[in-house]
Amino acid sequence: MTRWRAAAGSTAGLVGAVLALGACTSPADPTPSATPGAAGLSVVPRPVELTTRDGEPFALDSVTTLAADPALAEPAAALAELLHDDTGIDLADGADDADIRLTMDPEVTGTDGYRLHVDHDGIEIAAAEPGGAFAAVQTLRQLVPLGDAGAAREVPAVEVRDHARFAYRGAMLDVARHFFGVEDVQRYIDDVALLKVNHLHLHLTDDQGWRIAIGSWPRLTEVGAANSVNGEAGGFYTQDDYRAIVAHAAARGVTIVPEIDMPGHTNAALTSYAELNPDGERVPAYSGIEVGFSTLDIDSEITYRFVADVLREVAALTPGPYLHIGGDESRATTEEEYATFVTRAAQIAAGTGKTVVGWHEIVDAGALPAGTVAQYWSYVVPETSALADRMRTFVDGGGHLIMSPADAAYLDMKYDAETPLGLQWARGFTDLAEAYAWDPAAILGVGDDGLLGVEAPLWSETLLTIEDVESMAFPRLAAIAEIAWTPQADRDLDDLKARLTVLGQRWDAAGVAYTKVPYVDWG
Ligand code: TNX
Repeated sequence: MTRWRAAAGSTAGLVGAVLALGACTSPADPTPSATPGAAGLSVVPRPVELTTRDGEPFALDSVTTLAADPALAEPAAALAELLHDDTGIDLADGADDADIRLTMDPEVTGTDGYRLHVDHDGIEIAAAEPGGAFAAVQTLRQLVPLGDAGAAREVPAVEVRDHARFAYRGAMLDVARHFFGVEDVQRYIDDVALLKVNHLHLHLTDDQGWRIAIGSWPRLTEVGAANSVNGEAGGFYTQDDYRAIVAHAAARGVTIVPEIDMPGHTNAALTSYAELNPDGERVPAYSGIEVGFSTLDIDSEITYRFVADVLREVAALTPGPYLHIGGDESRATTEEEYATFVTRAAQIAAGTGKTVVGWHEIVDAGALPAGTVAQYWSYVVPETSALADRMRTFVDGGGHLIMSPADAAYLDMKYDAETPLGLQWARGFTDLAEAYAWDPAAILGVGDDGLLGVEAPLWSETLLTIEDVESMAFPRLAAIAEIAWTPQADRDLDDLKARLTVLGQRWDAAGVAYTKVPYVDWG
């Protein structure tokens, strides 16, 4: 028996097999005997529709076979790899009559929509796009009971019809204040992908460190990568390292969004190259956690050559559509300087063919390239009504927003007074209830059409290890991911808590260092 691998199969035969399956099992009306959370079925984020069916479960075991439409080879490979990691079971390469089949079905609708059907005879995942099939893979994983490695599992008979509220479901990791190596980032990608988070934003540069090798400006990492907050060890990604992260993410349906933060947050660049400074002198490395003091030289043409070189190389390494140019907390520039810089940097970024993303301050810069995305990081109740007005004007002009309200979605805020790590500047502590109790559309009164999605940033001033990262992210990222996926009307905190009881067992099995907040029953 060969372990399943993505191979160009016979589509015609596969489709025939699936139609046959449809003919014998397609349910006129599955018994609506349960809803998500009931009967031990526990999926996070909560699916739009999950119905348990009468009938025997599917027995997943060492002879289970897998086949996929060639267009869904990547999600199928992800399923084989993840099920192996979860259960120790290797799916065998199936032919047209495989037990688990991934099929393309253009009639499956909705953002990252999928249909998942499980009965005694097999499992069928149908999607119109790979994104839907990747999402289905994560749902299926959460339906497979935990057990001993290699032991058979009974997957309950269900019918799931599901799709996302938002196309962009994001997490951000700050690898600049403290550096996290390739394996740590890959582990975080695995962690977030389980929750159908499909974008990982990497904050690659800041005052304390520059973390991505740039061939045309080598001192950025030869010099600018050595440092971290508190002078702790630095580090950086070679371009091959970055490609390895991108590939690992892509294999799980996750798009990497690289950020080069400018014109502020640039001390690491300014310490690497004398010519980026107005007086031609390198500045010292910075190990504190203040923000807003550094800036590129807005009036120097060398600055824009630097910006163009860096963005060109980062864009070339990045298959995803987005390029994030930062733009936050630029307090060492005048408004006019800021507008001059951001307008030019955004044009340069757009010239790489990417969609430009920036922190929400960029909406003040004036004309931005069509399609530019602003990342809102004020509060659930906006800091000022003037800011809210400017954000709405940006959306009225065709811009889109990623919502990251700092008092709810910033995973580096402490849960409560007992939390050993993290900060508390964003209106104090953020417990699970606060992380969950907001509607992205309600913050600015912008409808879902004006929102690209939701992202949970994790800044790393106080975080040194991947366990530190996980302890801040989980369980709160489960709440944010559900905000990004599940219809607002279907969300309920008590229901989420009940499902976290089960998810916590999965995190335990996978060795995820989540925080056992006292208001969830962790079993
Ligand atoms: C604000 S929010 C920042 C970061 C800090 C973070 C700490 C934003 C766009 N910038 O520079 O790391 O607060 O929570």
